Amino acid sequence: MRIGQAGLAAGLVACGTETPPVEDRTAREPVAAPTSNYVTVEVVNGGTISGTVRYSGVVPAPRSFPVTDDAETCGPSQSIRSVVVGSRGGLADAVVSLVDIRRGEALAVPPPPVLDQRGCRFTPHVLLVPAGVPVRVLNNDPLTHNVHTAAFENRSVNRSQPAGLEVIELDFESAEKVKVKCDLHPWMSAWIVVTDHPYHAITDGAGAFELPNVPPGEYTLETWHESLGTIRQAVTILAGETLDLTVDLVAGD
Ligand SMILES: [Cu+2]
Repeated sequence: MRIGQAGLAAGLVACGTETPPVEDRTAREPVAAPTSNYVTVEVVNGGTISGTVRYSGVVPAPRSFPVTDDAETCGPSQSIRSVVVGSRGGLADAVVSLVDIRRGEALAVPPPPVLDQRGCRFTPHVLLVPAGVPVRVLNNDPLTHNVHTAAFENRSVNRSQPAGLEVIELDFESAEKVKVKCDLHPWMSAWIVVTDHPYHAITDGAGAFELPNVPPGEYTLETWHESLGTIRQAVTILAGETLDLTVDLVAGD
């Protein structure tokens, strides 16, 4: 893979102390993973990383899965794209993060993260979840699905979820990327990206991302895609400025 980059900066930081904002429906503490060494500080005049992840290689053809059972809900077949490219080569569902940041703003507690099953697909395909915040897995299909996670730093789960069954809650205490599958429908997959700091973003359908309010300094920016892999690059953030980046993933590199 190759990295394209434009726009840089440098500067240094101001810090303080602060309490994470909270509207934790689960009343669980802490928000950050117990294993995390990330320190929450007040970020003054932080910088922003803004940009686009692009894929310029040959886009793999969709993989077609025949549906033998449950065709009434799932359709006669399911077509799955492993690489989703939008306008101007923008790559969707890549995760961009600062992997070595140790101090920064609090990891805000979002509304309860939801992984839905509808039309025999997981939605969204990639979900960012702060460590310590449970994921609510829904089944909005009139059939049985199966929630099977492949975790390494967290507890894996393998549970059947019949239609109408109550929500399954998945708990993650450590940061990692966890693949989720349904064993009953082999085309169904999703990724839960468990985070221990707020500097993560998922690219949208045009490949765009933004990481705001970064304490000025030097970091390693990681771009990950489930089938294209991971690349890293050094970035320098200046106080109050925006670093514009284009990250190019090239097949075969
Ligand atoms: Cu299923």
